[in-house]
Amino acid sequence: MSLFKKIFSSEKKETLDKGLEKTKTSFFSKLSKAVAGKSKVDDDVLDNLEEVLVTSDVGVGTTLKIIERIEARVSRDKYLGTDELNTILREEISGLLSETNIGEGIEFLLPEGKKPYVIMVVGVNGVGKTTTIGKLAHQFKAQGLKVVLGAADTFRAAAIDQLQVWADRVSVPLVKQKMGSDPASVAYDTLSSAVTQNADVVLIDTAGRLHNKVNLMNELGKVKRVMQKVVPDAPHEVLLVLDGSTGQNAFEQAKEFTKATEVSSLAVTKLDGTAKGGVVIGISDQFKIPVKYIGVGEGIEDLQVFNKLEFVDSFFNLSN
Ligand SMILES: Nc1nc2c(ncn2[C@@H]2O[C@H](COP(=O)(O)OP(=O)(O)OP(=O)(O)O)[C@@H](O)[C@H]2O)c(=O)[nH]1
Ligand SMILES: [Mg+2]
Repeated sequence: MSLFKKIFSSEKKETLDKGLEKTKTSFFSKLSKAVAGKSKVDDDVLDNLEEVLVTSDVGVGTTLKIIERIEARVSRDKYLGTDELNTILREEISGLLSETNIGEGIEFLLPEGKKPYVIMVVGVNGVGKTTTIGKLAHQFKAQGLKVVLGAADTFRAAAIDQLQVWADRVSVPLVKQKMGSDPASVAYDTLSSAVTQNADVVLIDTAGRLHNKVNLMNELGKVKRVMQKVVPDAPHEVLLVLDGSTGQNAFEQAKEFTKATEVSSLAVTKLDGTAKGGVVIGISDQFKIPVKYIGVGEGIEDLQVFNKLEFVDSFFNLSN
């Protein structure tokens, strides 16, 4: 590993550890209450553990799978001490998430051979779409890629201004029209401009604040169809942004969106400042769609490529 990569990965780890602080504090205080006065992992401890996981937003389905794995281990090993519970949880959750090979990313990479690579960013209002676009633009630009942004959230003037602020900060071009214009038309212009400029990647912001779900889905469908007039296989990726601090609500949104439209990847934001970071474990287990990015702060560097093993390690590492 090069020195640069080492420095980078230790910084990444620090940011992740810090971002998960609240989740960890809350989780481990519940966990220590759950095992208070017990030296052996027995049925009572498992019941309490189940409650700890569910109240930490891991989700019922995933919690049950974790408990089953630990039960199997108890019956195999005969005796498990509660002092080992932290290690056991880390191993079993890693084991569970390793059953699929999604969530193993390390770097901000884009598949080759698709130029421009078009990412359409969707999600309900306030989840962090625009911020995530800004952070992604920064990462791609840092790799020397040519990035173009498209302000297809035309629902509010402030939405366009906010994306402009990010475009200026990252120094990438933004294609926009005035508030209230047709989002599909903005997307069309953005792709045309990207093709003309020979851009590598296009990030399209969309509105989450439409009057109802049917309208929203119709609009997203239209944006997609119109983009295909310029780049026939666009969008190459539909990135659904979820606000991790809403816990189970993020789960529900993921279910709703994936039912209504094709979503190819997920970003879970605002993991800093919340005790509900366990939701990422549940989402990566329950959805076949990979969690590709996590947001761990408001700053430009505070977006990480999600790596499930790094995540679980940070979660269960008590020394920081
Ligand atoms: N702490 C923290 N805040 C975040 C993160 N991501 C986004 N935010 C904040 O969340 C708020 C909403 O983010 P936006 O990017 O505007 O969300 P949006 O989905 O574009 O919202 P609309 O355009 O209103 O639909 C902003 O104040 C962001 O700074 C994160 O990872 N951590
Ligand atoms: Mg926005």
